[in-house]
Amino acid sequence: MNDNTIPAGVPAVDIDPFSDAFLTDPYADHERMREAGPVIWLTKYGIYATARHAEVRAVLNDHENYISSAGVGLANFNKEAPFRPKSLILEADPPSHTKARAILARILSPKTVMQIREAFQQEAEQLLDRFVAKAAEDGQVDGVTELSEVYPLKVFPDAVGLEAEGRKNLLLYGNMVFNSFGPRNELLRKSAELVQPVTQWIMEHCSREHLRPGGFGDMIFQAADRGEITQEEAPMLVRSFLSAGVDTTVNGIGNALLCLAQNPDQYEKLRADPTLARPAFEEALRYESAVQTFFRTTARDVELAGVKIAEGHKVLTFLAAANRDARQWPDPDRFDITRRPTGHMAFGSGIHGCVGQVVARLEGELILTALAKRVKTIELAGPPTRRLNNTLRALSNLPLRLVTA
Ligand code: OVM
Repeated sequence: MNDNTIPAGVPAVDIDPFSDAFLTDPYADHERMREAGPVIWLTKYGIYATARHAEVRAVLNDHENYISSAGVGLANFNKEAPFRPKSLILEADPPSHTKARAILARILSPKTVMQIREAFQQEAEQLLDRFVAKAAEDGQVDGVTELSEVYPLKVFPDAVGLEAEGRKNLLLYGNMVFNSFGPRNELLRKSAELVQPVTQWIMEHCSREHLRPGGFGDMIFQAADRGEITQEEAPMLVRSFLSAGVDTTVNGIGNALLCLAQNPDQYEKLRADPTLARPAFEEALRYESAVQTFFRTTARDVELAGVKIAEGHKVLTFLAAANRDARQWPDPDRFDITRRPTGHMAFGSGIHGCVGQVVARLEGELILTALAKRVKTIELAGPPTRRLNNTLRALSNLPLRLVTA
């Protein structure tokens, strides 16, 4: 609520994109915002926003005009203190961003993915064996607590080099981090309260002593040894792995399972041809984007789709709304795994585009492949329940009934 004067000529919309109602089902409001104009003014917070694909992409690909160092949430770090010490990559601009990005990009490269693929695949297959056995025994199984939360919490921290004990802390931490990009509402207050007892654990586990030699975390310290970053910066980059590497893929996979359970014709296509696992995961990212929104801040007076925006304003980009913009996608509200949704915004775009996307895609592909090979049909055994989060489209439970092949 930093400004209650509506800028002349900008469509004003009274939607609160961080309310429980919006977060429970954002899609009708996404359409209202797209239709209101290419750039809109959200009166509730006094901010600019865009819900259309062309403008979301334009903002994310213009890092000189739309900066990240003032925070990628609602809070403007030039006016208020960050909720936690700033991320060296997410909440940074070139040239400091470039340095951090290069290190993480090297660690999370396609070459690395080739090296971890075997272990990630074995884990996916073993987990799906257990998942299917449990479903057969109990008549139903939970796609979130027994699959989408279990897999990323096993494979990614293994690759980072984190001990097995206490990993559930990463879910509490991720929930808080992604809430912190929104307003200081009840969701943020509650998640900050829940995370308090584990914040110290998180920070301790960013230190070299806690990270297995040769893992992703240790590789960051090796970069510090080579002088690419300081020894003090290394734990902060490990923190980025722990912040962004779990809750995102947990919900990417959870949302994909929900999409498939709700679209039996699409699941049948995947089952008939498991090589569709990768495009199916991609389509699920478009259709139910795990990360729904990010902000930028204008670095100078800019013009977006003919709208003049003065320096220092927050601009909210609706990644998930861009991903269902009929200006970009034919039949956008249809979940279609044979679509090739290249150019979707679920990983962002531009210099801040998800640096871990090769790992995220690997996890999604391997889980959906293992599922397709074992399960003939997948359907809801009850209503899914949501975990509302200011940024994430997240599930808390997903009761499923499986018929095994
Ligand atoms: C970070 C970070 C945290 C949350 C998300 C993210 C999507 C990065 O700490 O660098 O990227």
